[in-house]
Amino acid sequence: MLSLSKNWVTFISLSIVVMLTGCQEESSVDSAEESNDAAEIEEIVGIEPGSGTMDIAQKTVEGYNLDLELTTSSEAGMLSELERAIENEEPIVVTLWQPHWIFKEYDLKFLEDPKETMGASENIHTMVRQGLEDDHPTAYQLLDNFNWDVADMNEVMSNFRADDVEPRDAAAEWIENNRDKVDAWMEGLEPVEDETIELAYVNWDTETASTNVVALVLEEMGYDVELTMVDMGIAFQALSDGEVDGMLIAWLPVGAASYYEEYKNQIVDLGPNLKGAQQGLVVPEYMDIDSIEDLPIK
Ligand code: PBE
Repeated sequence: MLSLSKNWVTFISLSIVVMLTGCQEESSVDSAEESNDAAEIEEIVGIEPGSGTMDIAQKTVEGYNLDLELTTSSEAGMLSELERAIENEEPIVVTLWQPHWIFKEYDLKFLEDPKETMGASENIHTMVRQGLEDDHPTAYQLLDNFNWDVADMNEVMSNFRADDVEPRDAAAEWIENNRDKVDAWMEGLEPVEDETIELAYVNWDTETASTNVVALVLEEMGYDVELTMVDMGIAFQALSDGEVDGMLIAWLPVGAASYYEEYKNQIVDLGPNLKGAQQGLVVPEYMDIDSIEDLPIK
């Protein structure tokens, strides 16, 4: 019995090796599956260059030493990439913000941001040109009085995006349903005639929503209102040059901080018109990461 043939010994050893290798392969497949979401990501899908969002997203890539490319796109382009990834259940990281109607359409989550490079709680500020208070006191006061909350802005945005209504019509519908709030902004103000107010805004759904609401209320006070769509940097510059009268686009203290620092001495900041906004890196809920720190680093 001691004489196990050499062949048998070889066979048994080989079997053990095969079994062990099998086990090893299985466990490495398991761990690859566990981490594949984060490991597969090569880019952060961004929005328009020159936006506050891209400024802080770039600071986030640097601050966390992320091994990811920050790609430029537009809000609409970023959203369609997000929707395509969700259809295929693929991993994706985008720059996004709340209020935003897209959170009603899909299960998404903000990645935790312990360094707060994307900002913690943000407020959206109304800013006007110097001299507006003397030139158009009613408009100045109305712009100063305008304020609403995250749910209001989401309602207008959902109206014109998800339901495919013109922004102006969505704004009119919101005003109709929120007459008390709107009346409070207008209370005690003198109506005007033959005066024009020009507002600058950027082609983002949040700003399209607020700017259309304010434009309609200014029209109720008797103003002709011109809306000028420009890039964020141009809007700050035009306001500081007095070429436009006001804008509702600056997310602070973090999002638009670079522009604000550059122009704050030439413009009038009327403070927040909306509190509790948020920017961040956002992923679909099905991804198994929770923090910016779980993304690939250099
Ligand atoms: N956003 C949308 C803009 C403001 C609103 C967050 C992309 C930005 O600050 O860049």
